[in-house]
Amino acid sequence: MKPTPAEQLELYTLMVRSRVFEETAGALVVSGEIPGSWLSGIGQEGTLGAIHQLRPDDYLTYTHRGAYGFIGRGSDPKLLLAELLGKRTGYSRGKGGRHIADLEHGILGKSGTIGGHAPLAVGVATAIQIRGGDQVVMSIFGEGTSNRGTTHSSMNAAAVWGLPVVWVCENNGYMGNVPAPMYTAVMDIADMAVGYDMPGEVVDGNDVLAVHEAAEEAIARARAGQGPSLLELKTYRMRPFGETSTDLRDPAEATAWRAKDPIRRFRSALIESGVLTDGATVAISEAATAEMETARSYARDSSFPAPSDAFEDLYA
Ligand SMILES: Cc1ncc(C[n+]2csc(CCOP(=O)(O)OP(=O)(O)O)c2C)c(N)n1
Ligand SMILES: [Mg+2]
Repeated sequence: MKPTPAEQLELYTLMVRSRVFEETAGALVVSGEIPGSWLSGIGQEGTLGAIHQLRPDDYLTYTHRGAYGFIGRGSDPKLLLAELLGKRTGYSRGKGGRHIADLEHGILGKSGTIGGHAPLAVGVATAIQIRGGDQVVMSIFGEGTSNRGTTHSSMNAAAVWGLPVVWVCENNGYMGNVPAPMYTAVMDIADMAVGYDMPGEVVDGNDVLAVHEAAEEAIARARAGQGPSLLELKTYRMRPFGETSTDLRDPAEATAWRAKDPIRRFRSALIESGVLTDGATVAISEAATAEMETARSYARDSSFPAPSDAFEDLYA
């Protein structure tokens, strides 16, 4: 079912807020305030069409790329940026860096190893099934990550046990600078679903309404106890692998994909259908900019953990 005009506006606003968050984080890498790097999700915000349909009590497991999982679930950009700057006010008290967890919003931690979060999705979904709940787990991974053993064994386990998992593969065609044909035997990751006897669907990942429609069905299926599905979102990252990485991809390819920017496409469609006006577009962008500036100030003004904090939050 197509989202209502109000839902479409909400979705558009989430996409813009996510983009501005990413731009803010990218600039903080360049200024040296974020140690290490940030793996930007700019260009892949169409995934929000799936994420924003989750209920507050659902779960999300998630790899290394982007902030839209957090923004889409309602995480606070102040606490996200504070974490990236290593400050004690951050989601993981400055100890997680970009491996952020936001338990309040059902995000159990960005995994350090790619595919490390897939078994986590199976564990959470098993707990939901044992408790007899109707929550779902959405688990997002890249097409490079689709080849990890953890991903395959997790998809198999979820299918065997009929678990409420929605697997979402963001196929951006590259693992770092390496193109997919060099490491993936099938070009449509959704084809792997056949091996686990679950529905698999290829979706235009830069068409947020198409993502919404496909995810709605997969979520409903999982919630009704009919088991997992695999959605493959064909997309492209508009930034290098990481903000400090060299981009070796063909610039012409990047230019072609930039014309398919999911935010620009959605904005045009919303203006054409009368859901969005030029004035509202500007207001949404300005509000997002102001929000992320406030978040940046909060992060900058926060203090680093004290040396004695090293002995807190230990699992022993
Ligand atoms: C087990 C493991 N191997 C390698 C890495 C290093 N690594 C981090 S991201 C990444 C690429 C993943 O590619 P893909 O799944 O397509 O996601 P994308 O970066 O394209 O969003 C790699 C190899 C890692 N984190 N964990
Ligand atoms: Mg990839």
